[in-house]
Amino acid sequence: MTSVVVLAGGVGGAKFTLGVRAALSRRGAPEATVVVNTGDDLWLAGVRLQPDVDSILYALAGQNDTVRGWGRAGDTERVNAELQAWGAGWPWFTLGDLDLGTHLARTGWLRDGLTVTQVVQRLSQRWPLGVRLLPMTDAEVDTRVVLAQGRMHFQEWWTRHRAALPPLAFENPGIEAATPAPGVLEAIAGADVVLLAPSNPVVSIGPILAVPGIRAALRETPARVVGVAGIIGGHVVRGMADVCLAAIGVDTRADAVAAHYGARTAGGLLDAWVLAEEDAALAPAVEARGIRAVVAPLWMTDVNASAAIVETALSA
Ligand code: FO1
Repeated sequence: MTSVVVLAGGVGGAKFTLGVRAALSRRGAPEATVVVNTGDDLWLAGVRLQPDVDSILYALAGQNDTVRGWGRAGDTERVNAELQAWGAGWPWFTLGDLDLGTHLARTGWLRDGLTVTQVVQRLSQRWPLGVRLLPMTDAEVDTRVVLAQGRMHFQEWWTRHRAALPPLAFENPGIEAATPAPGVLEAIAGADVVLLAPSNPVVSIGPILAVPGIRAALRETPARVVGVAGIIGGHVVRGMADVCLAAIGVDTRADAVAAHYGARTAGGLLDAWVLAEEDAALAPAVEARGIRAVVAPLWMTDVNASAAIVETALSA
């Protein structure tokens, strides 16, 4: 039996989580706990969106749009057209009809007084997900991008500007006062293995680690902490993580991201780091930092490929 906690962001986190579920079910292990980034969350047109929670939820439920990478499969945009006609929401941001059903349900529950954790729990009950989803925190700590011309919400920078405006920094206002969602610290303390998904290290994993108490829990857990590189051959696998990494002074290289997380033996987080076959030459640099380097195929082409990566990480 292996008790597993995963720290994850959106699309990469969703693909990885599918692999975690498959690998653990083959082992007959208990369901994993996935701690999800909520820095991408936002209020738009009166509803609360949680893009990373929904990406993982929809993927586990088999309801995700695999072509676009976000939203529901087979969704339509009738309500979105009405919102645009009213000048509500953002003209560059599409809210699908089925997806809006999720946002309305979530917003209603939040207005009824449920916590974010309770809302995520309710959203998790409709389909058999096979993993437990926890938000990183119940607090609203939406990511803002600091630009030369001011600050903007991460979603505007990401979807409207496609990360083309040079970021100076990323902030999560209020995160210093946030606490981990109920169950997060307990799950980390009681795990055998904690996996850092190959999600964006800056705007997906970064906000999770910035919630006070989570970094310390990772440093203190008896679990092995294993990260999986989201960079293959010097290129990000998806998204625009290279722009985010550059903003915090980290090169787009698997060994540089491992160094950014750091070795547990040297005040950082990692016991081991799984990097791609294409980056095998970087393994000695990772090991030199006191992090065990494991080389494996890292393309998450399907759920079996993702499960094989998870197996490698679990036995690292
Ligand atoms: N990404 C886009 O590129 N364009 C969109 O119009 C868009 C809408 C959208 C609606 C709901 C949702 O949960 C996610 C949505 N995304 C959209 C994806 C999202 O902006 C980002 O890819 C993630 O936040 C980054 O992980």
